[in-house]
Amino acid sequence: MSFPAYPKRAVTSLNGVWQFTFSQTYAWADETIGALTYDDLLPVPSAFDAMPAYNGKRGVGFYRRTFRCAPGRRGRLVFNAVGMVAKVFVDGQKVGEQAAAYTPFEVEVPASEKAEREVVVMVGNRFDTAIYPLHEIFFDFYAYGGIFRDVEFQVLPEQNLIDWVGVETLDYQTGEIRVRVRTADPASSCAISIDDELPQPRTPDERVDGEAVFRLKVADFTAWSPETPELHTLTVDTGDDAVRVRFGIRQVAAENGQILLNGEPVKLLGYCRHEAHPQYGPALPMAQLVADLQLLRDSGCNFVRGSHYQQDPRFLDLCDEMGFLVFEESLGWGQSCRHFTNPDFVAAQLKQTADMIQSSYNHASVILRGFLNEGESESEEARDCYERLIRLCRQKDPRRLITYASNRELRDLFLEQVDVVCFNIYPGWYAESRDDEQPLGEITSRIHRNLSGLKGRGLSDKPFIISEIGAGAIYGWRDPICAHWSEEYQREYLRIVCQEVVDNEAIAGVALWQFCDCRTYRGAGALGRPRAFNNKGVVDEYRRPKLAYETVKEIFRSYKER
Ligand code: ADA
Repeated sequence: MSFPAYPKRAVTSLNGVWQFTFSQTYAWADETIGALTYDDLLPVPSAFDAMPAYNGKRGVGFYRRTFRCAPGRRGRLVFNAVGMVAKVFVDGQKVGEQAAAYTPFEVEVPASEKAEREVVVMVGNRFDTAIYPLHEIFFDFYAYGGIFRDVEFQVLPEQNLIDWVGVETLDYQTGEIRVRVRTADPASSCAISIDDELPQPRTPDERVDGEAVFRLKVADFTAWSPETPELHTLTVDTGDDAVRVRFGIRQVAAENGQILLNGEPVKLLGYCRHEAHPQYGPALPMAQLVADLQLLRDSGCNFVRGSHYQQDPRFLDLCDEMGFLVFEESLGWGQSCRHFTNPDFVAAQLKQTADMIQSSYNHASVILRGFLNEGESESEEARDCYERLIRLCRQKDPRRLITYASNRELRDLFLEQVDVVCFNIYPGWYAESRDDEQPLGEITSRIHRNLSGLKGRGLSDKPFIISEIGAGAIYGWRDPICAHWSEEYQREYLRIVCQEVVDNEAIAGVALWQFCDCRTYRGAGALGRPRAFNNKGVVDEYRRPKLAYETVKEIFRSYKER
């Protein structure tokens, strides 16, 4: 699996072929799984409703397999993502549940005298906010069901278990780092090694909130950046348990309207990316993750916004290795005050955001954290939820920049509280004018209007990122009059956007909407979404480039060469 690694635990990957059965009528509350007959096989990871036999179906899927564990030893099942909702049973007993489709989670497996254990994962993909408050039917991307990402089983040590290790850079010039270790006994010493050094016994420099904190220096390093994505490993060993994490030495800051990476201004040029493919849904094979990043690299990008949920930890590992800067956000899309005043929604939102922070803490690539894409942030009733999320991010991870993608522009109430202002805007696509020769003209004027509005509000010291902007184009649809939905219109649209972004010093970056076409609403919801896809990808769902691909690439690359 992806980092972290557990060198002293017996770890078994549970990826592979599992038994499977599916029901469209099974009630989510029903936990009588003993009577099930498994009549099919499915791979893990997979989205069952992206597989031909269950395409587009909603209901409950059951995945079953066995695994081995030394008798008398307790263990832990680690799931990197199960959506939309999951219940996990071991030897017929429920041991955990999850209602956050893209967030890694763990369940404890109690010891047993049996060496062969059975796991059943019950997976629901019906919309029901009473069960799953985070995902609504109105989101503009398809909600799949399945065990989307890697699964493993770890036999746990009897004592001195290490729960979590977090590394952060204190000084990118000297290589000073701070290491946070969560164990049962934060006062005890442990051995720490960086890269290939011999492990050194260390006593904690501090204890903070039940964590042991160590200050160390990396002796030999080059600061991590897109040009030099140098990574290091750090192993913490308590004698009984060991955890190895990977990190880079880098610092990020927001100053005078610019994003600084290791003290140098960096303009973020890239795309929003859904983790999606028509054949796999969100359960992308490694080859596709690499292919996506190769295409992004080829187009001169240094930036990816993981819209609108956490991307696969393997993808973040690749971003660390290939030198991409990432805006990571927790699942959210267009929520309104009825959500922000619902305590169940707020609690689920805070929890998934806290879990996201913990799971991606060591990724050098992640520089921006966000939540609640396009929430109703011009309303006073949203204040409590937004402020709690901002506080949570600051408290849990003060060394990254905090933002959220807003489509309320200058009506947004909370821009003062974040580090970076992010606007999603679609001038010239969802156009103001019905004059069919005018829409492209709206692009720069809307950007300039926003910039001067931010200045008027005293916010020009905050970096401004266009976190979405784009136009739909149906792959292969050419049109001499350059109408909406043609590849030509998208190309001309993105030419204007990208040129403005690279030429305008007041713009700190752009995440074009979007990298690839992705499946979205069915039924009448798809009336504005031909083919039931969001077609604003610069490559289609099979990653075939549209005309705009080369245009964006030319402009981004020429900026890089400046
Ligand atoms: C919004 C939203 C995206 C997508 C986009 C569009 O900005 O954040 O997910 O729906 O609009 O294509 O209209």
